Amino acid sequence: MINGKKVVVIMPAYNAEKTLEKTYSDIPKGAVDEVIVVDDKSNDNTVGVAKRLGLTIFTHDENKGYGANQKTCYKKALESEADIIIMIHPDYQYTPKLIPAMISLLESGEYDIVLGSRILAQNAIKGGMPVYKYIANRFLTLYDNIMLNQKLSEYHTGLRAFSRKVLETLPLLENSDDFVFDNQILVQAVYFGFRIGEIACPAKYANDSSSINFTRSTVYGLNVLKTGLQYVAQKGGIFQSNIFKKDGKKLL
Ligand SMILES: Nc1nc2c(ncn2[C@@H]2O[C@H](COP(=O)(O)OP(=O)(O)OP(=O)(O)O)[C@@H](O)[C@H]2O)c(=O)[nH]1
Ligand SMILES: [Mg+2]
Repeated sequence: MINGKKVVVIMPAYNAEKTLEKTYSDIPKGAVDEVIVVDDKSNDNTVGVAKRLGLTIFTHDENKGYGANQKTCYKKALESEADIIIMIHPDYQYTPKLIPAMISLLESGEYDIVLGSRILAQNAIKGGMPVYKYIANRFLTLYDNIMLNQKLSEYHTGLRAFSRKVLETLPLLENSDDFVFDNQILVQAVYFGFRIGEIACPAKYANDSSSINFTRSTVYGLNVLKTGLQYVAQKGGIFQSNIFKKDGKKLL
């Protein structure tokens, strides 16, 4: 509890047996009340490791995708009465040591969402990010900043903190079950007027880290372009998308 608020970390997991424990161990003790892992039908022992660590675990009975996994994670966090929800990839690419800093930014009342940015940390390529992913990240970020009229340093991080209100308000069940969910949630947040802050987060791509391949990264990139167009069309009254519907399907 921080100022009487419940803090829950959620980890959307897929084949994370080698990195889940390291990620969990680096969460500063006492900083969070509960850690929820949702396993998207991994082929490895992710569930066994999560159980041994005593984490709260939920499983999908089939592989539903990264977006679907996050939907389950956030729903379970809200059901668990979380006030502050931190999403971190369990592949040990993002340092959990920054979680308390992110919480305090939310607690300042100035932000509804805080992102851990690898670009601000300026070590993404040194940390092992493939060069093509770095270039794509920079290009897609520029694109989103222009389309959304924002000045964020990246929209693609796997370390994010949300206030409960954000997850209750956004029609998250209208979003994709695939990777573009990550982009849709931020574009929705801008559309609904939530304030997004950032902190610098060093990233490392260890051998065990999950890294999606070129084809899936390309699909992601194209879907990011589409989401930006949807935003502009929505704002201009040209075309309405379900992801921006005020009464669209929500988690609760
Ligand atoms: N549910 C689900 N999750 C997946 C799948 N593939 C990867 N993930 C998870 O999605 C997250 C992001 O995917 P990564 O493979 O780490 O992506 P990356 O290329 O490293 O990209 P960044 O981490 O954003 O730099 C990781 O936490 C993976 O565990 C999948 O098929 N289903
Ligand atoms: Mg990764």
